[in-house]
Amino acid sequence: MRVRMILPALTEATSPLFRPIKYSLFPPLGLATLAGYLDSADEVVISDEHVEPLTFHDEPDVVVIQAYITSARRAYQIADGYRARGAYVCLGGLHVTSLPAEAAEHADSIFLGPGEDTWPQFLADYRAGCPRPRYQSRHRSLAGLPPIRRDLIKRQLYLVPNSIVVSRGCPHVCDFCYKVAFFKGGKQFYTQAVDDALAEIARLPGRHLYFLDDHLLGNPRFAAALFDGMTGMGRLWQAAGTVKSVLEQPQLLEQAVASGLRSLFVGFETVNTANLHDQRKYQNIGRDYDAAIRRLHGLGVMVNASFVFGMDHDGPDVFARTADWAIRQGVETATFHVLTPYPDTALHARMTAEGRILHRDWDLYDTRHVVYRPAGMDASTLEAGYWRAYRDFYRWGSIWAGAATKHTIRGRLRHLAYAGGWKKFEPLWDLAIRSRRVVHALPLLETVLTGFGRHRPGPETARPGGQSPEDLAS
Ligand code: B12
Ligand code: SF4
Repeated sequence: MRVRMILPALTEATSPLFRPIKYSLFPPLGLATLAGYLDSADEVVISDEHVEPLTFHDEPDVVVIQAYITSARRAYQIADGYRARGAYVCLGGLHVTSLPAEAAEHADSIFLGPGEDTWPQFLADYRAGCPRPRYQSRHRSLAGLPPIRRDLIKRQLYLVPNSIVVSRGCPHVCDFCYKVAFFKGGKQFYTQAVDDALAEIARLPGRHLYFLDDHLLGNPRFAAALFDGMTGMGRLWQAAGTVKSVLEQPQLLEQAVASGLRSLFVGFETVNTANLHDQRKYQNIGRDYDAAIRRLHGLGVMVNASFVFGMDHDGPDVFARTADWAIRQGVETATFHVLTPYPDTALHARMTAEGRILHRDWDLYDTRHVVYRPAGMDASTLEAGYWRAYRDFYRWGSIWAGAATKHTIRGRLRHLAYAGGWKKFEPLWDLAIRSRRVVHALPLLETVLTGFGRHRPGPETARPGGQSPEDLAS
């Protein structure tokens, strides 16, 4: 059987003029996972449109397309083209799960939810000549996964080829998140066996890993055993976790750092507590955000703080308040989003009931455009404020100010290199992307993550008014 697997991209990622580095970060892990279920006799190709133009001269038997909301239109276009040429088209992924009826018009089979149970079932049905039009995932488990087909990934096209997920979902239920919609009909949070996760890590070449798990610390027992197993492997890694897990898991963070954690993506989401109640982001309510950052910096872990603008209690002052707070805290990188009601989420249901959804142009559901009527300001103020927050946070003056909160020269340099590296050298990233050798920049990322070769957990935040002995020695 000939199988073509495609991760379509949104238009911006395919621009001939300028391509942001974020689209060349991670390989298509979901598709490589599904490819693992194919037989050795099957011919399979994975194409990621984020990193190379797609060509359509092939004649596959089965085409597998993964659709995110922002790439749904492109996914349907590709699907229609292949169906017209007689291929059997399978559509799956987050957007398909949110809107199955829409996707079904463009596919022979659609797949709802994670694919680890439905995909092997489809393969058996297809080979037996009786594939079904719709597969709904119900049996959620990561036990006995076949090895991910990383050999099908063109590693040189990605800055972070070693992305990995050792769990699925998250124990929380925030109203704006894709998670509840995607995992409905079965377990919402589950992990691999620790030994399987460690075996997958051991298979990855090099040093650097990026865990794409929604919440790597979501199951503390699993996480503790994982970090224990990773200690001594010489890895250097980045991941995502919650404010709560940073503050309330004694020793877990220390274990993570001992096993190589150097930067954590944290969903702070909003500086207005009332918003947290509205969005059922209970795990953030009443938590001391400043203390969470101090704890991370104290262990030498850089912070990628994530924020969402446009919740109902946000007024026009929210942008400056948020960016200023993050700069004052010495946050290294920040990711801002315009609130986006993804279909089939609780947020989307609420906005629909209130008649606030402006349109269903999925291309614009990219967390940069306003697609609903905000409560505390008009849509143009929200969009302008979102862009201003990015500009304010990443201007050199702010990067210097953030770096100045660090306690050591090395800490300051690391802050400058990391924050500046992502946002101030976009033309250089663009060149690296064009040379098709982005992976050559990975040693640079590793050097910055280690703080230029030496990582010494310790107080990274300056005490008011003083230099430390370490500072003078650096
Ligand atoms: C890595 C990532 C990216 C990468 C690219 C994707 C990649 N290379 O895989 C980059 C950085 C480029 C990216 C960009 C964006 N992303 Co993104 N990204 C992710 C992230 C963190 C992890 C995805 C992943 O690898 N998961 C692990 C693998 C194993 O799971 P999987 O890919 O979902 O695959 C499984 C199933 O989906 C299913 N499946 C998928 N396809 C198919 C097909 C068939 C036939 C079958 C049977 C099964 C199946 O089976 C797989 C195995 O279980 C997710 C968060 C998340 N947890 O999903 C957000 C996420 C997918 N991103 C999101 C968004 C919004 C974006 C951006 C718009 C952000 C922005 N403002 O720039 C852009 C544009 C995306 C686009 N291309 O249109 C949203 C999508 C919301 C939605 N409803 O679609 C998510 C869910 C984040 C969030 N919490 O909101 N992203
Ligand atoms: S904590 Fe993060 S991943 Fe989990 S439900 Fe909330 S937004 Fe989604």
